[in-house]
Amino acid sequence: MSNKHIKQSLQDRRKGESALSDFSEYVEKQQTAQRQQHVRHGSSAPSDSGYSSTTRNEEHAELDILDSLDLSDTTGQVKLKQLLLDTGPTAEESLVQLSNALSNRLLEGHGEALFDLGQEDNGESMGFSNEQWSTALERLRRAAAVLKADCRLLMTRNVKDGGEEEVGPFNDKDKSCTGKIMIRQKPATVEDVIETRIAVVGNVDAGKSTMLGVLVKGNLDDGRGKARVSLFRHKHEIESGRTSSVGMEIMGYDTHGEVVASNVPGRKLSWEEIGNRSAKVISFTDLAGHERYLRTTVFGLLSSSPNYCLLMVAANNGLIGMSKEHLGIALALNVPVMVVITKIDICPPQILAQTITQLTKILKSPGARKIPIFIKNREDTVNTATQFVSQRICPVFQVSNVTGECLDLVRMFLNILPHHGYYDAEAPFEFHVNDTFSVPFVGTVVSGVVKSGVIHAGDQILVGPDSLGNFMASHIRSIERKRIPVPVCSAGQSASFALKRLRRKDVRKGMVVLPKLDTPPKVHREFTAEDIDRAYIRTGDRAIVAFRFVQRPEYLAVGDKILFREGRTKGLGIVKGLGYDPQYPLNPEARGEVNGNGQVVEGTTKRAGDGVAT
Ligand SMILES: Nc1nc2c(ncn2[C@@H]2O[C@H](COP(=O)(O)OP(=O)(O)OP(=O)(O)O)[C@@H](O)[C@H]2O)c(=O)[nH]1
Ligand SMILES: [Mg+2]
Repeated sequence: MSNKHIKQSLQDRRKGESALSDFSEYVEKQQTAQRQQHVRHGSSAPSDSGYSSTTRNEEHAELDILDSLDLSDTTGQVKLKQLLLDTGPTAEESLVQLSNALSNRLLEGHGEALFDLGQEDNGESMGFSNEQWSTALERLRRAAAVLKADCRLLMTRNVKDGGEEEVGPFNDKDKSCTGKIMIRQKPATVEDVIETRIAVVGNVDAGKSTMLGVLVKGNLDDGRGKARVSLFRHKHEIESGRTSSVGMEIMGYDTHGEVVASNVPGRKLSWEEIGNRSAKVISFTDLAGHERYLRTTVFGLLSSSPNYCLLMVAANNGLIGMSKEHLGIALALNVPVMVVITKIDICPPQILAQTITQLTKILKSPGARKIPIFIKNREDTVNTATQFVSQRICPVFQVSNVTGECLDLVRMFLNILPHHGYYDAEAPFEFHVNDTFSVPFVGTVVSGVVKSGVIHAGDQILVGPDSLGNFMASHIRSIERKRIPVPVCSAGQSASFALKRLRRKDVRKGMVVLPKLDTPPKVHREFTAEDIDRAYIRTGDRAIVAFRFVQRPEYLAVGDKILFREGRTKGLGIVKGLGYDPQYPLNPEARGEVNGNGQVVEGTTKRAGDGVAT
């Protein structure tokens, strides 16, 4: 791998682009294979995504798992329509049946379900008149209430006197009343609150901190940095206006799908207030756009295990600077990506058109292979949000943080967004530290994301590895989720732990927390990875490469994604094997050979200079 920056031919670029999308597919296959293994071994893997909506018909491997778990409705041959319209002597009985059917769907969707009222599970229309629609909706509400769930109308068709949700018929032939309804359960405890993590990336000044400020507080921006101030963590950030660290903001929705906000306009609710009042919480990681903080941003992007990535683009600038790098990493992480174009209030129409053309071209390029969907109204929002688990589509919003234009669509979209991500609570506990603190009267606190398993306050744990590859024993003194004390946390949740007997200087981000075991956990200094040479959107050669961590051994597993950087050379890959003996090179004949890009390949052992393993 050479550090020389060679201007790339179109052919090279194409090669890089298709390598990137091959890589995403490869990761997806690996992940699916791993999940299926778990299912085969009989562990009750939770379902991957939110909804069991019948309108979702994209190819989706996770759905196979749902099938194998037999979570489907148990109503048998009874048609939903009968249950919904039953007003006769069996009305109460069939309401119970309806409740049971709903209950299964809620279980599948982490307490949420998207209901197509007026449509059977197989997509067949129920042919509802206005009167029937009202009856059915009323019964659905009652069935939901039994389960401590509320219904929120997202959109309706042909419903007379329908409110703002009415979007009109689908086509000339569409006459019957239908609608999409979000049903959300009140979480039994704070631990059960649905959490969706979104990493926000984009170039400097794209408006990332500003939009988060506006979404969280409900006030508009003045175009001169008013809304972002409360998000800054450092004095120099307030002075320069630039985010330099990894910020965290949370936004809550209640069971009715309303944003949990303060009664006092402009007052930001505490995390505790949001957590206690919400049924669904979106946590945003506010990342820095400046190149100087790229390392921090990449770490933040990888370590926060986002379920989604939000790329922000200023309408008047387009995709510039670091935004393509960010997009490349998001694509490699294999999470759905959404785009928000900001500053449409100050952008001349022809410049906005240029930005849209550029964005479309990049999204459709072989590296990304996304279908951009430009969201303009309620109907687009609802349809796209419910189908967003498909990696193929990329919703694009055009907003202004100053006038507030289209921000309501973003809020609605975030409310509907299905929970995406696969977490195995049955697997052994593993927690990745992405920040450390020293809290007065509490001691050392580490925050991060539970990759798998479950942990309770009071459990014995190991934290490491340190520079020698050793782990330190400790106890979990207490656990907090979104600053609310909880007794337990499990796979997929972010949390912080107060640790007994450890000093802050002993812990660092990048460490893992594991349960106490009889045999010490294995760490590795060398590993092999299948890697794309000088990856994202650039040249793309795939090879098995051996790596060695320069500073210390790390806790790694086969299948982990790695991202490395040394000067201008970057790459990403997936861990294939642990340990490596240079006595037995991977491909001895490749020594000193010239590869397809005209660069000399110096051997098979590469140092992972800036290696970040996820
Ligand atoms: N007119 C207008 N100005 C906006 C809009 N959104 C953000 N701004 C302004 O753009 C500037 C940059 O916004 P930031 O939120 O700091 O951008 P950022 O993406 O967080 O930047 P970094 O943290 O440095 O990466 C601020 O002065 C905002 O007031 C918008 O929709 N319209
Ligand atoms: Mg910022």
